[in-house]
Amino acid sequence: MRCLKCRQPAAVEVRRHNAAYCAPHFLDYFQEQVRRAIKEHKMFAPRDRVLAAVSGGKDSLALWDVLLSLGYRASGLYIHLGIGEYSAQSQEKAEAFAQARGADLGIVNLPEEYGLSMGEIPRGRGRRSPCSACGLAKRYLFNRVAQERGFDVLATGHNLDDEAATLLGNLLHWQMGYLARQSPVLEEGPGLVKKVKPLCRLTEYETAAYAVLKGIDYIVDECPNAQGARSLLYKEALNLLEAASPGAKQSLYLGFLERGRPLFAAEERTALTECARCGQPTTAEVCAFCRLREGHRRHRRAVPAKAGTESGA
Ligand code: Q46
Ligand code: ZN
Ligand code: ZN
Repeated sequence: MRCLKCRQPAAVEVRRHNAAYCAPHFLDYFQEQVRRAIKEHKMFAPRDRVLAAVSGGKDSLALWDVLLSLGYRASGLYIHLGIGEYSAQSQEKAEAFAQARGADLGIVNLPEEYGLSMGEIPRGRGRRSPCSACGLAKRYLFNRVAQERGFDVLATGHNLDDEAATLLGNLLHWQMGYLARQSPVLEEGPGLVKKVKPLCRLTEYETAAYAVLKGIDYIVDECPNAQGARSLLYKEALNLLEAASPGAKQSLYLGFLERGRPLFAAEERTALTECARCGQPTTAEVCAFCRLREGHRRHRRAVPAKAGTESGA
């Protein structure tokens, strides 16, 4: 295999484009795909302050790296989720990345600052799964911090595999509201900072290749809560399709953005108001994050009380 640009031995194959690149030309290709996503979807301008949501994994660190390499004013935000060793290690990776580049990294400690720990979310009927609670907490905190610290836009490391898997899940269950809002750019209204996904044209494999070629030290282990997640099943199904038909993921996702999504535009959105407790935007009187905290507090109070009753009986 030879590089499409210089005919030197190739380091990375991009089958869906029928191409392969040597290391320097792959990095050029990667940056070009990001530049194109930012421009095509009008994500942000060079003067904008961008907050990158950083988890310590390859996607978010590759995102932050490419934004800095392209000269954007990008800070990072890491949320310590309270998931044991995984959280400790991923925070170290994020901090080491920021320090090596002299980049600005904010940290929110969810257990210490909000009394919520994603390693201890109670399971059971009628309760949110740990990943649902975690996704909610992350969306809430990234938005709140971006807003409070005056950022113009919040960037996440979702790649083409993530977006295609989410789309497949939304299509399988005909989630009309989610389909209407699935986009690499979301500007949802007052109190909600614009959200963008600059890696949406790049696959997970390409993001990993970029991280390795740039010498980014990221956390390789998956979060222990990820096991059995539906999204992994959808990714596997899409990988099978991609292997048999290179370009399938891109065709599904980019085709949806161009031709499918406009068909869902009429889906109604519930109006937003301010949460009575924290002031963040919500569709209810009290936002889902405040309700999650309240439920967690109740659970904590109830569990020791119950244990005490049982041992005293
Ligand atoms: S961090 Fe959180 Fe993920 Fe872990 S608990 Fe689930 S959502 S899997 S990206
Ligand atoms: Zn080359
Ligand atoms: Zn609230």
